[in-house]
Amino acid sequence: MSNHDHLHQKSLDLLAEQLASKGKNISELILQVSQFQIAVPSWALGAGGTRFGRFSIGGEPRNLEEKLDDIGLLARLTKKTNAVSLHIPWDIPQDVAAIRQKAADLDVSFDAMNSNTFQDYGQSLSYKMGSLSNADSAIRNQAVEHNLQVIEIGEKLGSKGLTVWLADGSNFPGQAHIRKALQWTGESLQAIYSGMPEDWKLLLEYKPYEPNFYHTVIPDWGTSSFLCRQLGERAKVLVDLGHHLPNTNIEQIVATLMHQDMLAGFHFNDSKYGDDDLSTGSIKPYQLFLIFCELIGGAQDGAQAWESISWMIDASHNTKDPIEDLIQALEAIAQAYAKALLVDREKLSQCQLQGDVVGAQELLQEAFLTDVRALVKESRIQSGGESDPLTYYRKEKIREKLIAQRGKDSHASGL
Ligand SMILES: [Mn+2]
Repeated sequence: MSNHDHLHQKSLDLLAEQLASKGKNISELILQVSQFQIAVPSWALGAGGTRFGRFSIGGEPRNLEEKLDDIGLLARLTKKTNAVSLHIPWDIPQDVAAIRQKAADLDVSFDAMNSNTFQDYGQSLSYKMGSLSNADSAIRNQAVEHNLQVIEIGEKLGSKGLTVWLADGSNFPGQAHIRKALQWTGESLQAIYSGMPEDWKLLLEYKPYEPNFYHTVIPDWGTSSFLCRQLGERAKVLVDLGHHLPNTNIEQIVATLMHQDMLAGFHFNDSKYGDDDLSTGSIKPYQLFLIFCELIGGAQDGAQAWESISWMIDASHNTKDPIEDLIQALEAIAQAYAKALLVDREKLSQCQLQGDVVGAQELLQEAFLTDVRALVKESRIQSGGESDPLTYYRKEKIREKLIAQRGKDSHASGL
C-alpha cells in the first residue's frame, strides 16, 4: 500500500467512525454517491468564448466521434458521468448505427437533446427577431420544424428528452408585442410537444436576460411552469443555476417546483454576476449544498421522485482545459450531494417544529463542514475509476496527446 493509499484509508476510517456515531452508514453513502450520475453536454468539451473572442486550448474534439471519446475518458476516470447531451445542428450523426455503437463501447448513453434557434446556421429564415415567438408565422414554423428534427435524431440515438432554451425576447421597448410573443411561444411549444414520443419529456429552460436585454419571453420559473402546464404532464421546468438574477434563492425555487412535481432537471454551473457559466462549486458551494438539501428532502418526502430529475453540467469558459474543468465540476457536485445526504432530516424537522433556529443552522453547518472527500474518492475507486482523476490526467499528459492527435488549432463545434 502506498503512502497515498494509506492516508486515504485512514481518512476514510475516521470519517466512517464520525458518521457511525451519528447513525450514518458510510457504505450506504458510498453507494448513493456512486449511483449519482451527471450528463455532460457536447459543448463543454471545447474552449468556450465570450462576446470578445475565444482562445483555443488545442486538441479540442473536431467531430461527434471525438466528443464521445472525451466523454468516455471522463466517464472512465471519474465514474460520475455516463451520458452526453447533444446539440443540433452541430452534432448531427452521419452514421447513426456507428455512433450508437461507439457510445455503447464507451458506456455512454444519450441524455436530453438540445435544439438551437438562438443563432443562424444557414437555415432559410433568420432568427434575428426570435424563433418560437417570432411575429412571422413562417419563422415560427421553421423553428418548430427544427425542434421536430432534433427529436427525430434523438429518437434514433435512444435519447428520451428535448431541452428547449429560447433566446427569444427584445432589446428595446416596443420592439416586441410581449403578450403575443408569449402566446406564439405557447403555440409553437404545443406543436413541438405533440411531436414528441410518448416516453419523452420536454425540459423548458428559463433565463432572465441575455442575449436580449429588455425582455425575455421565458424569463423565470413561473413563466416556464405555466407554459409547461399548458403543454401536458411530460413538460417540466429546467433550472440552470446561472439563469437567475443575483441573490435569487434558488433552493426555494427547487423546493417550490418539486412541491408541484414540476422540476425537469438541472443545469449545473456557478455564477458571480450573471450567466457566468463558471465551474460548479467554484463560487458558491454552500448554495449548491442547500440546493441538494432541498432535492433530497423533496425526494424523501415523496414530493417528486429522484429518478424523474435529469442532471447535467452546463458550463463554458475560455481559460481552463475543459476536461480538467469537468473533472472539478463532477467532484464538486458529488461533494455537495454527499454533504446533503449527511443532514439529519429528522432532527431538522424537530428544530423546525420547536422553532429552534440555532439548532437548525447547526445541523446544516455540521453536514456542510464535514470533509467528505475520502467518501467521494472511495466511491470512485469502488466503481473502478481513478482515485485522483486530475492528477492522472496531468501525469498521463492527456491534453498533450490530444493536441498531437487533433492539432493545436482544432476547434470544437457547438457554440
Ligand atoms: Mn443551460
